[in-house]
Amino acid sequence: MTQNKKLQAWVDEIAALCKPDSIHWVTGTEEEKQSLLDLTEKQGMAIKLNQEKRPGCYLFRSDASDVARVEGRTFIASVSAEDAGPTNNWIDPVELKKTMKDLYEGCMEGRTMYVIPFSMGPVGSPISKIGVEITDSAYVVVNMDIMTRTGTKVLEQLGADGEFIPCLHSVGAPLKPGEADSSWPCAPMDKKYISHFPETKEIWSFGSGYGGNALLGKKCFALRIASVMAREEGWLAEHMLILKLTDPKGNVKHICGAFPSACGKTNLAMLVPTIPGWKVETVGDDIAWMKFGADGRLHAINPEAGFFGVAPGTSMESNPNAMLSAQKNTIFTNCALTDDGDIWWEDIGYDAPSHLIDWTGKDWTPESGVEAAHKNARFTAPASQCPVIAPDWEDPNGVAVDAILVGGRRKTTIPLVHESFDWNHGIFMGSIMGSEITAAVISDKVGQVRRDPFAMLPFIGYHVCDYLQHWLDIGTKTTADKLPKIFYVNWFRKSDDGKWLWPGYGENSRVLKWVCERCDGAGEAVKTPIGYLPTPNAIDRAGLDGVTDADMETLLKVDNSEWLNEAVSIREHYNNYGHKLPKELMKQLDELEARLKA
Ligand code: GTP
Ligand code: SPV
Ligand code: MN
Repeated sequence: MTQNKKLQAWVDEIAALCKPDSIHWVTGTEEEKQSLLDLTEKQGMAIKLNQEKRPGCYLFRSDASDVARVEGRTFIASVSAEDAGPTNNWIDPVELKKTMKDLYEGCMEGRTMYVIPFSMGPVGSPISKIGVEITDSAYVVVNMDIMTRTGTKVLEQLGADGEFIPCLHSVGAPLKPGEADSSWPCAPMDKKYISHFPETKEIWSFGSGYGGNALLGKKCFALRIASVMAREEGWLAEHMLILKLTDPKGNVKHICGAFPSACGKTNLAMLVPTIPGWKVETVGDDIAWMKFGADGRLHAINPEAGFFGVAPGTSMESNPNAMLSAQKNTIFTNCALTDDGDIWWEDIGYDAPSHLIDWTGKDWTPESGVEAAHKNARFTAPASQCPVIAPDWEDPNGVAVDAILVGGRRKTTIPLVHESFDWNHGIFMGSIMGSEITAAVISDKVGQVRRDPFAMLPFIGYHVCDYLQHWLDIGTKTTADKLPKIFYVNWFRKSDDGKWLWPGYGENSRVLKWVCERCDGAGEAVKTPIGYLPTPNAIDRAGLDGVTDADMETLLKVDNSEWLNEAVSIREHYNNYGHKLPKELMKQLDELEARLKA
């Protein structure tokens, strides 16, 4: 089925191991996708939604145990444990492969094995990379078809001797002859493995069908394995949105943003500015690959082709462009179903009807007292359907990055926005990022604050200290004026009575405006121990209701005693990273502390 001998040999090897009933090479045509959706519908895995309201849309409900990424079952199996570092789960690769081979043995019995050639980045672009996912899940195929460029055109690009990343996936639920399938087959938690072999650049995933565990082009390839390649080759693979911002005079800026899972990337990427004359267009909403261009600047591409967006909270009010992206040809997972075949979720912008089928398949009424959609319910929508997709979002050269935002969910301490003194200070900011853990991961610690450097904690394919050193090194590869400016933002500050102090969403454009001004050497700022902060009137509040001067003061306050406590906690965090922590970062921390005490 392919001219590529290495690929054919791998497919043969996996078929012999997993013993599927049949093999299907994915061609990536519309007809093929439709027939797979028809099949999942016939098998009772998918529900075809009301085709007048949601043409080409389907709803899937996962098993109640398989609703998000499983960080506790995600492994970086480098040859040496030291190379995986203190933040990753490590298992010796020989041992892990043995364990997993036993699990893979016969795991596709009674099922079809799909071979999905896919390209991260536009097919044929010099910065794109090819992967091939083998999976026994039709759900994965139809999602990969939206999230990446798939099929015959990729095989052609691969040719006889092109390189690809092998990505093996099984839901881990073989079927005996005549055995009825479950509507969401998966394996129990202790049999789930999301494994990465950084030296041989292989991905082996077993037992989960959900999101980042199963759509292997996304977190497994484009972040964990790509971060290893990026370090080797001198570029960056990051958990970042990419947006294009145009001011009323037509000046364009490109901004990347690293926020942890479910902390606002999709929302910021397609934001509708509330300040007149400003325009945002989307380049990417989750992942950025950044490389130096001939101009000595960092250029970013979005390696994906779709959005795997958080559904709850998405509404025509909060994120109309996401709602419009998901109007057709979209796969919904773990959303609630209305009696007329539409979807519903919490904070969709209108009240729930009197009856729904909830994400677990049970009858639901507003009196049920439980959420109708899972908190990590998602929509998978083609990026091309986004009304504000940037015309050059598929430019193989990427977009030149002017600013990088870092930030997470912090109720206290961290101001609305502050700017780093320079690149290294910006890397320090990225390294200390803290955020509340969200429902995007299965964890008993949801809501607790954890440090999540550059929103990459679960996605760095190697030692976190080497990762931070790599960021520092990138800063030495060009002149300071060509590097993006780095800003730390926090949309999630709360008042003492638990209310959001900042309205967020479209109003975040007011902060982006200041960011642009700062990039142009303008914008009023005051130097504080933690960085440059906007002066009280530097953030444009014209037409903004509900944010008082007092709120603004809190949002832009640097409380030295709170920050001294923060510094203690950062030191603890750094100590957990061990002796490989870049000296520059410890120096940054010492200097911060000294400035706070001065
Ligand atoms: P992943 O896809 O998991 O990587 O998430 P993400 O970073 O793209 O997050 P997303 O934009 O989907 O937002 C997640 C949740 O945060 C949603 O429920 C949003 O409604 C909410 N959110 C996004 N932006 C803001 C904001 O500016 N303020 C507030 N208060 N909530 C926000
Ligand atoms: C995230 O958790 O950051 C996501 C969703 O974008 S998943 O694809 O499941 O990783
Ligand atoms: Mn993400």
